[in-house]
Amino acid sequence: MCSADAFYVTTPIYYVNDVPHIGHAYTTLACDTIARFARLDGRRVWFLTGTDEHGQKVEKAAAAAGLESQAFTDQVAERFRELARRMQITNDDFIRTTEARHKAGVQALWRELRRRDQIYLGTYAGWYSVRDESFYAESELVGGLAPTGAPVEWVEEPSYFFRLASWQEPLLRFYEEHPDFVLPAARRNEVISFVKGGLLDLSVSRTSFRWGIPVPDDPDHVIYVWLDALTNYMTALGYPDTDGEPFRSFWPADVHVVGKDILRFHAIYWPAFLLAAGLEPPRRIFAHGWWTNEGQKISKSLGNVIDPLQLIEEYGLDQTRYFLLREVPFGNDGDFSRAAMINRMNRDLANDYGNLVQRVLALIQRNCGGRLPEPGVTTASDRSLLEASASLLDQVRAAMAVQALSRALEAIFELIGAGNRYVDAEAPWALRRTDPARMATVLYTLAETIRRLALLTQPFMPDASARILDQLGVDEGARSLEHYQIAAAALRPGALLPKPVGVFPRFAE
Ligand code: ME8
Repeated sequence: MCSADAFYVTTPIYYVNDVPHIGHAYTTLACDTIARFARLDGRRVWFLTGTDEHGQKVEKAAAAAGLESQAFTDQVAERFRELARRMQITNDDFIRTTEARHKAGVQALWRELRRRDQIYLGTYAGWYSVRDESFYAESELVGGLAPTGAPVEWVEEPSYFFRLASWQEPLLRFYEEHPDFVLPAARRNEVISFVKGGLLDLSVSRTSFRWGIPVPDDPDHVIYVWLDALTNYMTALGYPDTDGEPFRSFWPADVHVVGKDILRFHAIYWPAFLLAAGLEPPRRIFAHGWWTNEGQKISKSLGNVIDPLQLIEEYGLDQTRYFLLREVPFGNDGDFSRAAMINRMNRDLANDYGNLVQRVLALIQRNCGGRLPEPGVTTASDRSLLEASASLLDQVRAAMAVQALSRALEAIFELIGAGNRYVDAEAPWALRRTDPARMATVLYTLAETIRRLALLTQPFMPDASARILDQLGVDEGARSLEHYQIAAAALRPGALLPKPVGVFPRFAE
């Protein structure tokens, strides 16, 4: 049972048949934001990402590249690690399924399932899609292709089977008892109706290729790549050592974030394997939507794959993070377009957030000798802004508790809008001569509002937020959410602030 303050979030482990693209970057960025928020909010976080290196698809890609499978995966896995570094991802671990710790854990889970008579030997005859690494029933095919559009091939080979059919009722009960297990809710309904449609036993070994983890005591078989891959979430915590740290602290996972394409594996197979092995299923599977590029499906053959490193280079890391997390509600599909990206950068970041910060810091610099002014008597409008910022924390917490990332950002940007309207209404630049005491109160109220905003934007835009907090003179040690509201953490009047520097430049075409 995991401890109350612990929080475990994972990305899918990505196939190394190809180099990383915007879709992978998206999931990882979202998880990074979730992990950063939980840390700021005082949780003890474990954030895992990694690479899925076995299976026929990877074996074929290695052969096409003229390399041994291991040498090939070493190369591509490094690209994923590099991407995580360049995106300043704060993962605590990076697991590769070709590591010894993982292989041993998968074989241990297999043995446990065998011991409990959850796996038996039979023969598989049916359709398989290498691209999806998935078995399909005849009834699922659409015009001779997998429901995903991937080609399928007929496979007939000896195979071990997992007794998935016998888990239909327990799974339905499990979904019933854990209404938030699959989010968003629409996806939960899809999962439930699929399971209600009936489950067949699942083929969990292959004999027609070699690139996988051998089945214990039957080395002609390799373990089905999904049973291998899903287990990474536990092997990274030291499974089969369920009594050790960190398994005891962090299992079950709080949330596995995945794309909608792999929901079935996570919401059906994975809890079934775990229940069958006497282990606790994760608390949540969050399935996000699919990105297209300028309205088109992203694919290598169309030549429109978006390289996340190029995005970062062109628009900036925080800007890219903001765009991806704000543009679509987390869970929905989204379209990447250059126009939408530039619009978000210029409108939300430069005009709204950047302008608020810039105007206030520049006025303090110019009108208050660069020192935080001392607030005096407050008016209803000051209090209303401060109250709005006080209640923002709960709104953001509530949104983050259900991974509603764009909703959290919307709430934050509503306060930014309110801040800008307050500046316009109070016109502090005009108060310098007429009522300097009032100007001091207005500017202090604004600076304090910006401090809170910047605390909350840290998980989304870490660099820019840090630079805003630096400019407000907020100590590194006072940047967690514990410091959001307490009086002792509020900005200190009289403190000398550095010369302001803009953090959100306009993007000029
Ligand atoms: O499925 N839009 O790996 P994978 C949004 N190894 N997200 C996208 C995307 C897009 N266009 N394209 C990819 C696998 N993704 C398995 C997972 S987990 C135990 C094993 C993201 O390399 C999204 O998160 O095909 C999707 O689920 C994942 O990449 C698929 O990565």
